[in-house]
Amino acid sequence: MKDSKQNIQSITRRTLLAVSGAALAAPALSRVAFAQDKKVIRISTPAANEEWQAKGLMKFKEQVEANAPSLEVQVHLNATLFDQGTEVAAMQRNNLEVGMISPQDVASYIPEYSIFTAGYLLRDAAHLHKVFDDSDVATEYRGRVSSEMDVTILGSQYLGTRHVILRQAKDVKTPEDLAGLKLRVPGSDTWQFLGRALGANPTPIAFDEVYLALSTGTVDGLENPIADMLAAKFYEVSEQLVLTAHMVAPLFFAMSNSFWNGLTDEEKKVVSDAVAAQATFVDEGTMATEAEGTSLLESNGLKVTTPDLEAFRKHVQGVYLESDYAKEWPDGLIDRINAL
Ligand code: KDO
Repeated sequence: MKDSKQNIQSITRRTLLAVSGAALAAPALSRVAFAQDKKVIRISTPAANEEWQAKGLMKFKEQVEANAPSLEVQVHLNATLFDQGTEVAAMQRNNLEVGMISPQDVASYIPEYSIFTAGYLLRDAAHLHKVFDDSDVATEYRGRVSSEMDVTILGSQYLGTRHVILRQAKDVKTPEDLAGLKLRVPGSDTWQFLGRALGANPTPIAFDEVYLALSTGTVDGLENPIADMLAAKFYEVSEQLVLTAHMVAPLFFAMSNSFWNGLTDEEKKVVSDAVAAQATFVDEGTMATEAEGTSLLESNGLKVTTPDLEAFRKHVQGVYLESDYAKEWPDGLIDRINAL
């Protein structure tokens, strides 16, 4: 057994070698460390690869990584990272930086904001941006989302105008003609309510499981924007599109407050500019697809019909106004929205 002095010397030598070894590798380590030091923006969405929303997020990734070397963007489509409707909770727990969320997700946390999930509320994409981007209504909305949900809405975009899609053709003029049909809607309560307001039996199924549910007959139909039914190929497993135009649907690019607050001013500018650019890209692409959408669907064998729109609008708006939801709506808010 060497005496303690020698032991100490050998330990010291070993330690020195270890440290110098690390020192020699330092440049490599620091390069690796720097790469790991990048702030990573994980984005989760249920969107299918071919959706304008998905193409917009790839554009966001390119623009951010080209202008902010300190940032890395990871786009997770088809709800592969987080299930549809769980993105807000994931952001609150810092397991996710960005979720593409909806007014229905917001209403799950701020019940009186169910007003923003009503059918036939928004007139068109321009009205959508007034309501959610540039008005006092928008400022209040984003303020409450940030303070009560701990996420920041960085931008809104046009997901499309939602219509009813039927697995099997049926003559549909009024909501009564949808009675008894199992209509797939997304999971949250306000989506279920929309399905009922349209006259159908709402069936909650996540977006990435809809194609299978239609092909197996688990549901009789769904409601979705034209661009997304093309992107997700729902026309392959359905026969008819009924142009109810019951909802101009927004999508919000939402970031966790903790991640947003951790960005430098320069990083915030790069991110904000890229959010705005991708939103414009998505709006324009979605509207272009909708302009030719019905002929595209007809060329894919779909029957496209127009119902009695006034009958649908009157019925759906009446159901919302008489609902328990409406009792919680802030006084005058619906008039402020309509006035924008
Ligand atoms: C859907 O599941 O029908 C829906 O359109 C709901 C939207 O709020 C949004 O979640 C959307 O799916 C996904 O982004 C996929 O397009």
